[in-house]
Amino acid sequence: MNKAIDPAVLAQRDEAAKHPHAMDAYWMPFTANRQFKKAPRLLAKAKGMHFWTPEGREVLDGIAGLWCVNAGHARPRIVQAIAEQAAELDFAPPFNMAHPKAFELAERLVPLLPIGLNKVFYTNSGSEAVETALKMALGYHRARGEGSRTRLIGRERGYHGVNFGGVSVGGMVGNRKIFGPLMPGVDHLRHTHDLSRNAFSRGVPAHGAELADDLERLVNLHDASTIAAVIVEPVAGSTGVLLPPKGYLERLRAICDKHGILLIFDEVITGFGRLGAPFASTYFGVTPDLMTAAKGITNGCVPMGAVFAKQAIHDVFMTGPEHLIEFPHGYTYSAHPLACAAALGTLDTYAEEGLLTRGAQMAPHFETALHSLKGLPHVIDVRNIGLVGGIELEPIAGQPGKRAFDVFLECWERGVLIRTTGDTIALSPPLIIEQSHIEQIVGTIAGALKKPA
Ligand code: PXG
Repeated sequence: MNKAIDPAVLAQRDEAAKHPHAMDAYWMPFTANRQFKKAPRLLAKAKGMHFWTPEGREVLDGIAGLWCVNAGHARPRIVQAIAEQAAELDFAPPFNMAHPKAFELAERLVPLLPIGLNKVFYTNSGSEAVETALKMALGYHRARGEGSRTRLIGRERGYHGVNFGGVSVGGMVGNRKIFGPLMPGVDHLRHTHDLSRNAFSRGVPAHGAELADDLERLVNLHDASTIAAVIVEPVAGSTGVLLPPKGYLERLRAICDKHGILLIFDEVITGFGRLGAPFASTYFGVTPDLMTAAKGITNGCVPMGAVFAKQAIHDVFMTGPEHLIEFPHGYTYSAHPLACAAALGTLDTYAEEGLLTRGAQMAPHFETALHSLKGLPHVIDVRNIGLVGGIELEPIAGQPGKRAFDVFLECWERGVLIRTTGDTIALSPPLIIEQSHIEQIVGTIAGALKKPA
């Protein structure tokens, strides 16, 4: 028998229908909700290098959506792939079952990866990829009979997503402090950001390779036999565009090898052409044992992440009775058919247009334009690599983050979308960017910086 619907519920529904544009219910992620709702910034349409607001105002995308729309917006191959896939096979269970595109995609990804990484595990986001990689590291050592290796090492100012493992190895105080003790058995390397020695470097900074030796300090403190893995972003994005000092990643790799510690590169933003090479590992010539990716894997169109693993790590799990699950981990939407289709369309687009290396061609123009901001009010550093840029501003006393946020708002008004983190402006435009777009982005930032407060 149908139960009568509670009149209060009906009244709530009718009230909501009267206000289709109300903004109360949506609690926005990583957003100053109250500020936003007083002066909303809405995006209604996107194509190529641009967004449009609901009123039809054009906004140049200086950040590839959120470091993800590497091929630009609404690319036909990707749009078509998603539409066709939704009609053909909307979902297939990923546990004990599979669909052909999941395999096809993995086979297509492996040739793009640094040599040695040849196993692909799918997730739905960068955060999930990080959790997956950390679990793989722990499971790997245990399966090898080194179950005492449980400690995970991150780095100050690292960002590895928002789940408990990622926040624990992450090093952003604002993301950590309200969530209690987090995961036990985690420690952190010192960060490598040093304006006193490296301000206004073009490309990787010259000074700081020795900071990798901080891992030796942690080995001396905890003993290598307790350490499972080190996770770092080869180039940190969200925490303000922090580049590895020359030689740093090589040194970290060598210390990990010396002590049997796995090295995980979190390539969620550096993957898929951001630095002008397919991955940061390719760019720097340093191969991790595990690599996380997301964002550009589907051009941001459908959520997807992945962990790429070395054969030897995978093989350690492949023991025991064949009917039993080897790695008790995965998500309902791992290898989702829409995500796999979007990723295949994305890889086609990258290949046809040479986008995974196009950043290298555009990087010199980007570098010159960015560094022209040196000398403008409040600019204390400019840094760049590939198509990633960081412009650090002197904070307003007592109001950290406000200076950069004001520049963000001003650029939005002037038709350019940038991103800020703390008092650093971060740029990561789509890889299809042209010289004129670079000039518009940098010119707009210059105008915003010169505007009297
Ligand atoms: N690792 C890294 C290195 C990232 O940059 C994640 C993990 C988490 O990915 P998901 O898909 O779970 O969000 C990220 C995400 C910014 C910004 O403004 C960057 C990210 C997310 C939101 C904002 O720099 N990167």
